[in-house]
Amino acid sequence: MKPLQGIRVLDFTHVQSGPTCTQLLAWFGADVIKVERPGTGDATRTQLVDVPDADSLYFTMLNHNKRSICLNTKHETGKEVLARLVSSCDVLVENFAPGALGRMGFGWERIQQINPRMIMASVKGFGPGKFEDCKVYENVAQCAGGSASTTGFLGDVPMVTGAQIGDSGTGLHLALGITVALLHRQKTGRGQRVLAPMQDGVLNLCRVKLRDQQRLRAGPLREYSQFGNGIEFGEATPRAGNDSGGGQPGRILRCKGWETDPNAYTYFITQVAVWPRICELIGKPEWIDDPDYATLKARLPRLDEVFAEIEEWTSTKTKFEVMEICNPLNIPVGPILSMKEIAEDQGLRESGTIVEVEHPERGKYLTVGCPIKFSDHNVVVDRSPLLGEHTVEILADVLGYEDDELQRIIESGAVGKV
Ligand code: CAO
Repeated sequence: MKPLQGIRVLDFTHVQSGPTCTQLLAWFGADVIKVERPGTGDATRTQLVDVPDADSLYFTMLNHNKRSICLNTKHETGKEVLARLVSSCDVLVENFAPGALGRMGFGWERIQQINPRMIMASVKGFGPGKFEDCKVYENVAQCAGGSASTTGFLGDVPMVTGAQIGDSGTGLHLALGITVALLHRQKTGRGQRVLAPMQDGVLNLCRVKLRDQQRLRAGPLREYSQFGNGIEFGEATPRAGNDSGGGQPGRILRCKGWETDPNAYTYFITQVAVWPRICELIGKPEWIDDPDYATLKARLPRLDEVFAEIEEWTSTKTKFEVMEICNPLNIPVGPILSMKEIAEDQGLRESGTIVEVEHPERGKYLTVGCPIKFSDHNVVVDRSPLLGEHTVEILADVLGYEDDELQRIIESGAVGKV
C-alpha cells in the first residue's frame, strides 16, 4: 500500500514548478493524470533537446510515474471530458498563467460545483495583490523573493542561484499543502483551494535574510565578512558571498588542484565547539588561548585572516582528503561536488537519489529520484509518459466511456491523434 494510493490527481501542470509537485505525489503513490494539449503537450517536451525526436531531459526528469492524456480543453467535447475528469479526481494541480483556468471555463466555483471534494492546488508567480496577474519564471521569483539581492558578492551584481528554489522549491511547498488538504478533507469531507506563490516560497527559503534585515537595527552583522573588512552596512541585508548564513562562520576554501580544477574547493565551517581542534589541525595551536582568537566574538573581525590560515592547510589536501581528515575530528566540512561527480556517486545511486531510467525514445538517462526516504514505502522511478500515451486507457478505464462514446470523442478531434 503506497501512502497516496487511491488518490487521483488531475495534473494540469507544465514547465517545472507544477510538474515537480505532481511528480512527488506520483512517487508517494497517487495516480497522476497529466492533461496535455494535443500535438504539442507540455512545452518542455521540445525544449533544450539533446536527442532528436525524443522528449527532452527537461520533460522526462520532471514527469516520472505519470500518465498522459491529450485533451483540447477549449474544444466542446474536450470540456465535456474535462468535466468528467474533474468529477473523477481528488486533486487538480495547475500552474497556468493567472486566469487561464477560468478562461477555459473551469474556475474554482465551477470545479466546486462539479466536485465539492476537489482540492484545487495552484502555483502562481505572486499571491493576491498588485502583481497577481503576472506571469513568472524561476529567476523572476528568485529576484522577487529576496534571493537575488542577498546572493553573490558584495559590490557585485545581484545573483541568481542554480538551485531552482522558485520552481522546484514552490513545487515542494505545494505538495505539502496538498497532502495537508487531503488530511483535512478526511476530517471534513470538503475540498479546498491551495495556493503556493513562487515569491512566497522563495522568501520562505530566504527566511534567514529577513532575520538579518531586522538585526541590522541592532548594529552591524558581525558574522558577515564585510564586518571584519571594515565596510559599513547599508539599509538592506547585503550580499554575503560564501559566508555561512548562521552563527558558525564558514567559507569556501581552495583545495589541492584548484589552479586547474574549477571545483577543487571545500566548504569549511569553524564551528565554535571544535575550534581548538581546528587550531591544532592547521598548525596554529597558539590561537587556542590567544584572546584575539580564542572566542567567536574575538575572531569575527578577523575572519579573513583565520580563513587564510585554514586555506593554507586545505590547499595542501584534496577536497576529499579534507573531508576524510576533518570528519573524524567532528569538524564540519563539505567538498564542492561537480554534477559529473554527483552523477557518478555510488552512494547516491544506492540510496535511489540518482537513478538510471530506460526510455523508449532516448534510451538510458539519469534522473534524480525521490529525495524523501520512507521506511515503509520504496519509491520506484518509472519513465515519463509519451505524449498522449494513455489517452484511450484513461477515457475508457478511468472515465468509463463505452466504445461508441469513445469513438465519438476520438472523432471529435478533442483528444488529437490516438
Ligand atoms: N487545451 C487547450 N488549451 C490549453 C491546454 C489544453 N490542454 N493547456 C493549456 N492551454 C492554454 C491555456 O488555457 C492558455 O490559454 P489562454 O491564454 O488563451 O487562456 C494557454 O494554453 C497558455 O497557458 P499559459 O499562459 O499558462 O502558458 P504560457 O506558456 O504563456 O506561460 C508561464 C507560461 C509559466 C509563464 C505561465 O504559465 C505562468 O506564469 N504560470 C504560473 C507561474 C509558474 O508556474 N511559473 C513557473 C513555470 S516553470 O519556470
